[in-house]
Amino acid sequence: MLKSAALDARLASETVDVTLPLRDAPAEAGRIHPLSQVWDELTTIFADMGFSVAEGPDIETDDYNFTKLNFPEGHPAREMHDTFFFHPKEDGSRMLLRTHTSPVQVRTMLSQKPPIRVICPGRTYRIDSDATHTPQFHQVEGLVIDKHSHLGHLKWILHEFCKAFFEVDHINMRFRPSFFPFTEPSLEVDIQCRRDKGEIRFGEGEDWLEILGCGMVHPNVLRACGIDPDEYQGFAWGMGIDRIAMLKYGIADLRQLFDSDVRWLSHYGFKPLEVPTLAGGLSS
Ligand code: 2NM
Repeated sequence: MLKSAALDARLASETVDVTLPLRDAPAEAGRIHPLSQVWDELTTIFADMGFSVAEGPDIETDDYNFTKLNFPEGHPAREMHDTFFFHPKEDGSRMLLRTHTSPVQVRTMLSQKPPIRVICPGRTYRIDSDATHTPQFHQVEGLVIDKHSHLGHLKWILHEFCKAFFEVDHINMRFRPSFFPFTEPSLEVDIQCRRDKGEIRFGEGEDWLEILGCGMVHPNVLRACGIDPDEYQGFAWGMGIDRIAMLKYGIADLRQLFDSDVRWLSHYGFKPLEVPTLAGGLSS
């Protein structure tokens, strides 16, 4: 340890110019994948609003992926998701690759007492493969449970999120009635955009683009997760990370995200030191 006189001498003689720019990462340092970048942007925005991040296993039980989320046994709602199932176990139960990140929210409700404010980003899986669907994709879902949480709060959160994420001061949103087994009422949300010569801009124009689904958590889901629906209520939403990454960064084909082409990554990727922050502008 330095004696205080020696420390004073060092403090007097050494200077650090904190106004100098960061040294750039070396060219060979690699790139942050756009999905990782968007994942970090999302968690930064929601963390700033007071949300925690929850994660869970990719391999789930039928109970957590479907039953507790109010998908009745043998109900056609289960076929809304084309599910990868494992072979049934001796007792007849079968594990599966989660089709959404909602089972993480089920686990959160079962293990924590309200008030709850979490987001659940993660990998999800459905049997689906074409230009706009890959069998493995990414979702972020949010959940808020408290005594008086209502759709007004949900609309505010989603509006603030969209402005922050698309880095615009104004954006119109449209809420349309929809159906999900786990929410009642359920809504689909569109954002205002302008489509122009293959380019898309947000927060201006006359067009609409669907970006997420949401609703008030169904009382059957609250009950199945040990929360009394006469005391608590809440809302949830879900959106595709791959899809909003493509929209924001102008990626034409979903499959490019999974090609691992280093030339593509050096064009669309982000520099390792450019960590998204709200103060610094998320993606600049
Ligand atoms: C969506 C749309 C609407 C959702 C519901 C829940 C839970 F666990 F609370 F019931 N988690 N996520 C939800 C609601 C997800 O995705 C389009």
